[in-house]
Amino acid sequence: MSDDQDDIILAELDDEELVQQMFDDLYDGLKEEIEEGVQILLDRGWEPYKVLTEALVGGMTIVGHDFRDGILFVPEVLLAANAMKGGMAILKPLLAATGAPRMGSMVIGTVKGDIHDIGKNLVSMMMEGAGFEVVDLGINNPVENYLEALEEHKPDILGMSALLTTTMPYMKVVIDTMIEQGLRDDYIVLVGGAPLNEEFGKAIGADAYCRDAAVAVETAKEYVARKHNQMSA
Ligand code: B12
Repeated sequence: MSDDQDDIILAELDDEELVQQMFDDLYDGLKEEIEEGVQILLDRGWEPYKVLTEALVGGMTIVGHDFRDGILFVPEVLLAANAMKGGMAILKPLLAATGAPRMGSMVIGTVKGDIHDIGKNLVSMMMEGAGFEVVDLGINNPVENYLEALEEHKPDILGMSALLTTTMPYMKVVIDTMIEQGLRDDYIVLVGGAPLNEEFGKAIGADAYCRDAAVAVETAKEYVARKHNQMSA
């Protein structure tokens, strides 16, 4: 967006200006600047979660709108995503280092046909930060990948992510296969992704739809506590 990147010294900006500049830098896919901005905000005492949501997710929302409106195209969005990942890499250990007690475990992956992973990665990071052990299957997962991972890791939770209206129905394929194999009730199934909603989550037989990573953590805690209570009753 701005042509005068070289003239801007990020550390000299106040918090509000810096966040605005980070929105521009994310938009322009400037990974190093984003990493620097994240570090400056942390050095100023910002909580990692605040940096994540206000600077990074906030910036990505603008990118999302302009992608939707045909102002940005895939190569630019990929650069923005790459810059966001640079910032997330700095935050990840900090979010995970809260020393939270072990809450449970989760297998998570983006469904078949879908390569979006930023939201899923954010959920993984936040879940790890909240004390969950997370096995991340990555992107483009056919039903077999999920089933193998459930068998191998026996997690409390299965999480599925989809960002496309064309791939979200695949979540039902996975849940239906779990039902066929008599596995469905062994796991808490959480689903998420921008095009989903609560109604869709219910319709496909998930336990819950979570609109963002913070809700995912709260919902996971609630369901795991309920599951453990049922088991001990
Ligand atoms: C970045 C991006 C890309 C990048 C992905 C890079 C990457 N590594 O992820 C690239 C450029 C590769 C890309 C490609 C495409 N994209 Co795209 N992309 C986006 C964009 C701009 C942002 C997505 C994002 O990262 N958001 C930020 C994160 C933090 O939010 P989130 O993903 O929603 O995740 C949060 C919640 O949803 C929730 N959540 C997410 N997953 C899960 C899982 C669980 C278990 C839980 C509990 C919660 C949860 O928590 C997360 C954190 O708070 C969106 C626009 C948008 N508004 O969503 C379009 C968007 C999703 N893409 C779109 C399209 C069309 C495509 C392409 C088909 C474009 C093309 N013509 O090639 C391809 C598809 C490729 C494929 N097969 O998957 C459309 C989808 C439209 C539709 N109705 O289906 C969107 C909506 C843009 C638009 N409006 O046109 N894209």
